[in-house]
This record gives sequence, structure tokens and C-alpha cells, in this order.
Amino acid sequence: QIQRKDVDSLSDLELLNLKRALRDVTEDTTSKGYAAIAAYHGYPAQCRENGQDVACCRHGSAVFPQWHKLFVVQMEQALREKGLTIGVPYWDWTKPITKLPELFAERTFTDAGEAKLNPWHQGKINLEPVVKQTSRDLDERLFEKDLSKDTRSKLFEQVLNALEYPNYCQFEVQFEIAHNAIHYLVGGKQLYSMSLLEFAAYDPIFFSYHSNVDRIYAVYEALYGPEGRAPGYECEQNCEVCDVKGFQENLEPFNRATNPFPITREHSTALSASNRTVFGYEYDSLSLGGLNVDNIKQVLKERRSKDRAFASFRLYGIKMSANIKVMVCSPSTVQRQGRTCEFAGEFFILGGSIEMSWAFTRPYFHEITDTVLKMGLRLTDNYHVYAEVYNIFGIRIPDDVLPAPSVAYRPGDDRP
Ligand code: CUO
Repeated sequence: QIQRKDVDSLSDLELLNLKRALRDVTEDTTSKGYAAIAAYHGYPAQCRENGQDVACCRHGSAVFPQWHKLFVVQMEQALREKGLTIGVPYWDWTKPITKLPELFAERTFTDAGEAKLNPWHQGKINLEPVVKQTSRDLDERLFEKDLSKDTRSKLFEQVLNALEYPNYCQFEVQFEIAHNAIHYLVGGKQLYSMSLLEFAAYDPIFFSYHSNVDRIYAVYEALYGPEGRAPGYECEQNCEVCDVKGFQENLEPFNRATNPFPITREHSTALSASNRTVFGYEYDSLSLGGLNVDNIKQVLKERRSKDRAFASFRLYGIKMSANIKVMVCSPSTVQRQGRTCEFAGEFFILGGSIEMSWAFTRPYFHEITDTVLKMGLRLTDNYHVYAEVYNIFGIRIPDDVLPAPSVAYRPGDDRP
């Protein structure tokens, strides 16, 4: 087993090893090279749907965690063949972030006394008619802390908002939405960036970021064991089926003969890829936002014990990335006295023009409790919610691109 370590904890030797290995992968023009691997996720489209060419990556789907697990393993295999001795390090964005880790932020590095371009800083897209370098446009919200919750960042709150569901199908929806935030906030207004599904994987930060996404999924498994297992496992009670069939089908293009790495080719169903032990990596730690699995369990229990309110969304693909701002509005009787609507947080969708069509089978729950209480309302009052939708340039688009959200009140759960 190789170790996937925290990108902030690497030694100088490990950093050099990572930079050299990635440089060699980017220079490799075969199916084991960067360009061929990045293309699995987005541009150029390699899958078919209803007679159209679409990107193969799976979003808005119960197999999202497994498709992306295979994808990080794919890059890890390529890096290992070029001499990497550790796994793809994870960027733990559940800790409060003040800047990008050094591995991604530095433009150059010194190799045997010579200054070289740092391959983790910027990627290339070299596929006519798109010949571009990737770029980033870091959004301030990446660095934001929710001061009302001690040192927990909003990003970590979103992750907790996923981990609280033992039910895999619900967890997956919340988890995927929590993950979308980093795409939007790292890529910002740039097109050839993490912001869009087509080009996200051409920025090498993608793989460290998704290494951490996979680690969060490992925390979910550590929290719930068999109770929270993905569909397709044998399951005795409280099991809901969200996509048993999808778990048995091949995740393209990993199953294809053109995939040069047997390990991902042979485990290319989501069911088979759910077993992380077959891929030869392990995480050095399962702590998130500074909390270990037992601490997280305790925090989740406290969250569940409180009465809460949520805005409930039915989400589907809109062929673009978007920022959704949730607004809570006082009941009309109160509005007459001069009270109106308040911002109650936001979430993100990752998409692009060549995405496969998708629709979540369950609602996405966005918590609005604090805002409702701050407005002087009771959670059971007759307030309502609506959503404002913005594209990656921060321009508002018609709200009806998505179905209107509704209010879901959830009483506290005092079970042990
Ligand atoms: Cu496909 Cu983060 O989900 O990229």
C-alpha cells in the first residue's frame, strides 16, 4: 500500500518527487500521459448519449464517488510509473484555508540547480481547436470562515451536512454538492479552469482535490460501516436502492481496451470500485477540519439533535456551472411590516456544455436554520424560500432554470 498524505505535510524530497513525476506524465503523449487521462473526464467528449458525444465523467449520480475514485487512481498509476513513491497527496480544504498549498501555488521549482516550471501550478490543453493553459481565479469565499461556528469553515459545514446521512443515496447528493464548491471557487471566472466540467481535470490541482473528496468518502465509510454502504452490497434492513443497476454497469472509459492500467480496467464497475483496498493506496489520516472520526460522530449527533429547517431542491443538469444563492422570505403577513428576504447561504453546481444528462434521485437539503431564527421567525412559521442562480461570471440567470425549492422542517432527533 502506498500512502496518500496531506499536501501540507510533505517533505522537500517528496515535493520534488511529485514535481518530477508529474512533469514526466505531462510529457508523455501515450495513453499513460496527462492529456489522455484528463480527457477521460471532460473535453474532448468520449462517451455517447442519445446520439450525441458527451463527456464520460459521472455527476449527479450515485456512482459519482466511484467514477472519481477510479479517475484519481488512474493518475496515481501514471505517476507511480514515472517514479512517484507516495500516493496522490490530498488537499484538505475542510481545514480553514488561508492560501493554496505550496505544491500548487509556486510557479517554478529548482531541479538539480536549474529553475523549472512547476507542473502542479498550471496545465496545458493541446487539442485543436483548444490550445490553452489552465488558469485559476481564486474566489474569496474559498478562504471564508463561518465565525459563528468557531473555526469551522463553510466548506467543512457543507461536508458535515453530507456526512450526517447514513443513507448512501442521500449522502451522495449532499457530498457531491459540497464538492462542487471548490471547482467554482478555484476556477472562478476562468473558462479553462476547475470551474467547468470540460477542462477541470487539465488543472493538476484537480487530482489532489479529488484525493481529498475520496478521503471524505472514506470517512463516511468509517462512520457508518455496513449500514451506510453503497447500493449493490447485501443489505438487511433500512436499505434504500438508488442505483443498483448503475453499480453493476461499467464506468466508461475505464473498461475500454484503450485503458492502459489493468487495475482500473478490471475494477471498472462502481460496485467493484467501491472496495478501496484493491487500488493499493491508503490515507495517512481520516481527520477532517481537525476532527477525528469519533469527534465527527459527536458533532453530527449534536447537529441531528436540534430542530432545523432546510431549503429542499430537486436538482438536474443545466449544462453549465452555477452558483445558487438561497433566500429566505418572511411570511407575507410579516412582510407588510417591512420585513422581506435574507440571504441564507449558497451552493454550487458543476457542469458544462458536453455533460451527460443527470438528475438526482433525491432532494438536496440546504440548511437555513440560522437565517430563519435570525429573522425572528420560528422554524415552523410560514416563511418561504427561493433561489437566485448565477453563472460563473457572477451574472444572474433566470431562476426558473431550476425548479423552485421548498421548505423542509426537521425536528431534532434525540435518539442516542
Ligand atoms: Cu468530475 Cu469534481 O467532479 O470533477
